[in-house]
Amino acid sequence: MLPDVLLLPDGSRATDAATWRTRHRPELLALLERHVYGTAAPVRVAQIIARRGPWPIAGGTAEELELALWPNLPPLTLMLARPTGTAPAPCLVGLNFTGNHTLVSAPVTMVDGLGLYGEPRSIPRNQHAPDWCIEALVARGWAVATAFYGELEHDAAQPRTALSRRWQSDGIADGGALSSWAWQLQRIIDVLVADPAIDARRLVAVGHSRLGKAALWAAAQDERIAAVIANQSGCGGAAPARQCAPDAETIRHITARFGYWFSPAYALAADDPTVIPVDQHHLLALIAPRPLILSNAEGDRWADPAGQLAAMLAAAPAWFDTTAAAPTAMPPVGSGGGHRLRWWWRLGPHALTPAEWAAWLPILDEELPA
Ligand code: GTR
Repeated sequence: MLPDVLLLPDGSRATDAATWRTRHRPELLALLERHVYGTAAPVRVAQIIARRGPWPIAGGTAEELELALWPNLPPLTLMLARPTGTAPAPCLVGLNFTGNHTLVSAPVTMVDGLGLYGEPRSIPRNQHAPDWCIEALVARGWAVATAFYGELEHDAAQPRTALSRRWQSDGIADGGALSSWAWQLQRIIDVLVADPAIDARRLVAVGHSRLGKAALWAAAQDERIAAVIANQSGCGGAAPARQCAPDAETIRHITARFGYWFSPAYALAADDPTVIPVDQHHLLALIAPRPLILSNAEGDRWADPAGQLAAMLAAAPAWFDTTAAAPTAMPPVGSGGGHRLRWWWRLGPHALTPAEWAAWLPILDEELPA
């Protein structure tokens, strides 16, 4: 069973949205830092030090912004695709697995770095365009802001470049790679809220798998993010540890392979998740009262779709909104449900595909109207 989301470890219970927001929210953020993700550096607003482009893409343009984020580290290379037109565009914001140049045909920089698929330079231009469908999103009126996740934070136990290791060695923060990815997303938000061509009220964090975990943690911390889409985010994301399916990833699995994503303290819960006072429904509750979209694939048992729905249901009281509801049973595969707490899933394996975007855009139209 998941603990009552409205109850703090000291026994105090939130009975209204104001108490939830002012007292429970900061306390839960601190507990998730302490037991799961570790801390991140304080805010250090991103500085744009170079711009390249814009280059034409279908329905709009793509440009590239170099963001200075940390002294003596290379800048983060942000790609910003946007529709042509005069109205400020809503914007999807997320880190990508393969490099900005793999998502569009425009001549954006092939950056250095290291990720799940190795060095991005080894991946041809445009090869992963269907993962993000950027031109289709732009044609639908969305801007897309994305950066390669392994540019400043190599996804490796022994990174050559890692913002989180810099924080650790300088005694600034103790979080791991997820803290760094979530912090970098917030630095991208800094740039977007200052851009008059972007609708700052409709910034949607989106991420797949480990980057879905990062999107949730960023959105939990940063209320400038208006909604979040976590795709197949699993353990350490939307899937609860206390109520984990037998074929799903556990804290033991994830800390053994990917301990560097988290606070070292997270491994203390490897044998027994109940030794820590928080679980992933607390993370989901920190998105309240904003729209939360959990997306899954039926073949991705490792990410525990059923557990994620249980976590969403357990988080729902934090919305303090009688119209906000998650589906009470798993919707048929290929469909979704809920209001504010939206659930959707499809057939097939762990992946980010055009089917995801096709399902999410109508959900965003409903949940975040212009
Ligand atoms: C897996 C990991 C998952 C998920 C996934 C991914 O190996 O166990 O938690 O993050 O990688 O990011 O694709």
